[in-house]
Amino acid sequence: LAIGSRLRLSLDTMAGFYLLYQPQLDLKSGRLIGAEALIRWTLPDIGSVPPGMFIPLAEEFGMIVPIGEWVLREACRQLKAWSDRFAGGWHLSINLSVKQLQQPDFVAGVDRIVAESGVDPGRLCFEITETAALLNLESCAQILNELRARGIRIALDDFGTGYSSLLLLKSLPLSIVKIDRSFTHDLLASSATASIVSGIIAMSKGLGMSVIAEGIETEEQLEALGRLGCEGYQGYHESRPLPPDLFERQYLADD
Ligand code: G
Ligand code: G
Ligand code: NA
Ligand code: MN
Repeated sequence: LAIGSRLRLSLDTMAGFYLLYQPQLDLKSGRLIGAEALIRWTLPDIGSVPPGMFIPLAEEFGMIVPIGEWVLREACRQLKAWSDRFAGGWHLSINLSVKQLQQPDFVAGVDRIVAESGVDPGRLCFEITETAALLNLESCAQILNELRARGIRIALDDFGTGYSSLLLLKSLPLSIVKIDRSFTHDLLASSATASIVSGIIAMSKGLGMSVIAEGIETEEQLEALGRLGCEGYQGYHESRPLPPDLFERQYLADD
């Protein structure tokens, strides 16, 4: 059976789907500032199917909305369980697909899931991409404003790739700008990249937003970002995305 059909058959029970959690840290203090929930899908016969493969399929064939709902429900359930047992002060980030934002009842669905789970919406952050925002800036801004009014933070993901309109920084209620990992990758070898990253950081700060750099794989990249004034980071150097029990043990439990 083709992957698309397997995906459709899995939607009923969401069997084989689970979330991993990648920590986001404050660059100066090393304190946990957030975690990004990342979906995974493993089939008994095939093994794991990369999200870079099944997410685009799900978007194309109208399956991303139920999958996105499951992600939000599962992430909220986990966050509630953690917030009952551990200190707060950090947010849980969830990736949103443009197709989810385009649903007329998206905000109502978020309200329902947040209420059912009992999480504090102030602990949630939604990551959207530039392409999602640019598709329809006005309606996107309106929806994001509604979410922001509930305390949910918005992060602009993969910033610097695609059509990096600066208009987005001005028009959307963003709390966080995420510098795409391609910039992190080129940072040490390219002074042009360093200038661009430095500019993104200055602009974001001037607008009252915080910056998280993605894809930090080495200590040298981390130091360079620190010198440029970057506040937060995420990447394999600190940790790969972790199953919840490991994330809990390494970042939440204090012993
Ligand atoms: O985790 P990984 O780097 O393999 O993810 C690959 C892509 O899948 C990334 O672009 C990431 O944003 C996306 N992705 C991961 N989890 C989710 C999710 O829950 N929802 C959506 N829409 N995209 C996700
Ligand atoms: O598109 P988005 O930024 O949501 O993608 C996040 C993806 O990046 C996750 O699937 C995660 O597995 C991956 N990722 C996280 N840290 C690193 C890293 O340090 N290097 C690389 N190459 N990928 C990373
Ligand atoms: Na993301
Ligand atoms: Mn990203």
